[in-house]
Amino acid sequence: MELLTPARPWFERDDWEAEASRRALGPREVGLVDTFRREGFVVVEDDRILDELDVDGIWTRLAGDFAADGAGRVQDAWSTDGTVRAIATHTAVIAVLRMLYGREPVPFQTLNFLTGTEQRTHSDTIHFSSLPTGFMCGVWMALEDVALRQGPLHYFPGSQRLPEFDYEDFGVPAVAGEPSWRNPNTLASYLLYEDRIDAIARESGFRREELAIRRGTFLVWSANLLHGGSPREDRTLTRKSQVTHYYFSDAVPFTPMHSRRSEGAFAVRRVRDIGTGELIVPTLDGAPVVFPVRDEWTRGIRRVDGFAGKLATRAMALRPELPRSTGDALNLTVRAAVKKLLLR
Ligand SMILES: O=C(O)CCC(=O)C(=O)O
Repeated sequence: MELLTPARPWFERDDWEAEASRRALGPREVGLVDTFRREGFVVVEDDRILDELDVDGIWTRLAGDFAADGAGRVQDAWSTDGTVRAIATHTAVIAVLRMLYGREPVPFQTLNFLTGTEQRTHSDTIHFSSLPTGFMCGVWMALEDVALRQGPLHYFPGSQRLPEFDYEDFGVPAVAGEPSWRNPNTLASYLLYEDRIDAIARESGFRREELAIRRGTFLVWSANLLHGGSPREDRTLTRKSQVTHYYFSDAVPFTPMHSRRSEGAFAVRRVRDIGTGELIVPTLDGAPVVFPVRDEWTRGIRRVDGFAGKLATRAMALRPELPRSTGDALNLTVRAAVKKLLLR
């Protein structure tokens, strides 16, 4: 992999205040950026954000997808539920993310929760990371008023500054076989990771906060913030919420828990933008890339310039496959053109 200018989100720079003025940000926006860079999250209140959305209908429509006691999560309901999709692509949310990261946000996954998750502390960077690093975040939207006894979100302000730990850092065994939760090795390694993160969260000195939050308020967390779901004190109560995960333009998304960074072997994700329904074209800060095969599940990431680069980008706009080489990109482009001709 070649990464000539490893960019980071602009708000991490020491001269971020000068950059904020260059971007003509107003006082409210500068305040959000300041909090986000220090704490790793911001809470945004907007009383009207859920107006005109059939939020209550979500739970009727998804009722059959939760356990009888309301436990569990519904992943990617956006593909069938217009309200879930509208929350993921809400202009007020997108505007905050675009302002914070200075890149185009790409909502790519939704999770709906009827009750508190009680999920152990983790960082999203074990599930979703990007090259360049840091271009991923989560948005947690309260779909009812949430008090602490409902099992709120918890997080450790400032913990986003820790290294982006992955299995190699912890000596956790790489997952052998299919990169999916169907593979028992995936859970076995993940449990070891959770133990290590739990110890780091307890020993690192970061304070633990819980989020009591009003309906329609949302929290943006940066990819590396340690967070999870707190215990439900009152198990009769719901805790209706939606998490949407976002990447940003001009980055290559991958799954660290199924990658071997030291070998340059990345479980590259083919991400669909919830807003457009289209697969995104991954690039390294705008530079075209191809993905040489490393093994059945992982790829390298190689920058390609000039005409070959244009071909690679075109191939990914037309086809779901990741081109392994520029020759492969040419094949994919030709196949897409032939298919189009035959369909006419
Ligand atoms: O909502 C929660 O309780 C935790 C959600 C979470 O940790 C996640 O989606 O990554």
